Amino acid sequence: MTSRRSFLVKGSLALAGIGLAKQGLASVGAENGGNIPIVISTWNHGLPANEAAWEVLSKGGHSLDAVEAGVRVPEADPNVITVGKGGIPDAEGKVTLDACIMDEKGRAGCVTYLQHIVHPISVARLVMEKTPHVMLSGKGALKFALENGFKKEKLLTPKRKEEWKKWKKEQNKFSNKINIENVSEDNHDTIGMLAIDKDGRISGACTTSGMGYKMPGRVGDSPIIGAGLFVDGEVGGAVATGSGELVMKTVGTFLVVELMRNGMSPSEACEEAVKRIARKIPDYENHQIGYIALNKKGEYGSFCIQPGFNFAIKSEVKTGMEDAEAWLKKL
Ligand code: SD4
Repeated sequence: MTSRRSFLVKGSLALAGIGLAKQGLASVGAENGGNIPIVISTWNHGLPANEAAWEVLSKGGHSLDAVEAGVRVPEADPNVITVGKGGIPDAEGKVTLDACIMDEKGRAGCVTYLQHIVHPISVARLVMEKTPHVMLSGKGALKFALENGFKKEKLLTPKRKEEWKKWKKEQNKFSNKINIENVSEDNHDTIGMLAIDKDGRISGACTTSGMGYKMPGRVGDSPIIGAGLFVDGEVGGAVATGSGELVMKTVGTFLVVELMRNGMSPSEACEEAVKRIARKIPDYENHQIGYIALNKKGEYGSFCIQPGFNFAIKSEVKTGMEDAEAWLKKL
């Protein structure tokens, strides 16, 4: 039986799927921003992260330094439960981290399945700057980090260890929790950040411990260029949060940036990328995905599947949070 909702999804997706139309068929959201410098980042923990990034931007620094400094804040905060230290472990009780960084010149660095290091974003930056490669993973990434002066630390906090033991005993099964990021004060998730500095240079960073109690070895979208993060200095950038599998299958942030290249505003592009997921992935309604995007002019936008995704903005004219529009509410 076709429900009214799925009928509406199909109808509007048929319209939205016509292609990379110049002036997109997606609804035209109000344009925001247009001020440079500017930094935007995912979820409530974006607020303190933006402040650290702003320290760099307000002094005329490079956006690459700004995004690295910004996301290091939740990485070091043990109360942010899925970034860096204090992150929820995998099903075997190991905290494994994914991160990537990209600048306006198209340079990129990534680490996946990195253990014992509090700041995977800084290791990702070194991969970008010091190696001929883009991505280092697991033991190789750890070896590289240690050789470059990073110190081994315990990332699993006593609190997270207790919770993991309880989960193992009672559940022992991965379950996807929508909007776990903002359930309580100390409950956040992946941070994705985009910044443009006073000279118009755009950079992005994305860092996470991934889905809580994931299968050992699982890597999500966050360290993958074009999935969790994509930046094109001539166009703009985008970052993703939520169930990484859906983002990877649709090469989400690359899609958002390409849609902006073809004339869409940041909010239209984010909406179209969410609709692509809705069209291609049958059980998408059981997941959350949030995109935020920033174009070269400093205009920003967002869109998500479920209500509940928000993001933080900082510029000379604005400091605060905004809620993203949700596809399931719009239907
Ligand atoms: C992942 N995208 O590992 C990450 C998780 C996330 O908000 O962003 N949650 O799939």
